[in-house]
Amino acid sequence: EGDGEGEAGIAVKTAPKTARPPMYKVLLLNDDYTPMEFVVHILERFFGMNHAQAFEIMLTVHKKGLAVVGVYSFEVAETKVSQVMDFSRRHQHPLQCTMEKE
Ligand code: NFA
Repeated sequence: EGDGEGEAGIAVKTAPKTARPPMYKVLLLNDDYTPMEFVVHILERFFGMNHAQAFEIMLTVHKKGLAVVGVYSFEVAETKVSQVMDFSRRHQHPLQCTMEKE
């Protein structure tokens, strides 16, 4: 009785596995200095949220310490993280954005 073998040694077909690419969560982290309106702007500009969605997620980050703001392929997630980090730095805000494998 091994893999691919059912009761009494009868062959059982298993679905062939199709490799899916891993997905990555993009996380936004709270800090004490970045203005709330700036975070809302980031979420609208880089994550395609409307104002109400962006405000809600910003408040979640503010209250809980972090939130997932999107799930993307590795390349897209990396680009989002860079865009947020670059834009925040240019505006001299300490906002942090990271990614992690789902
Ligand atoms: N905690 C920040 C403030 O009170 C707002 C903030 C929200 C910062 C979400 C970073 C992320 N100004």
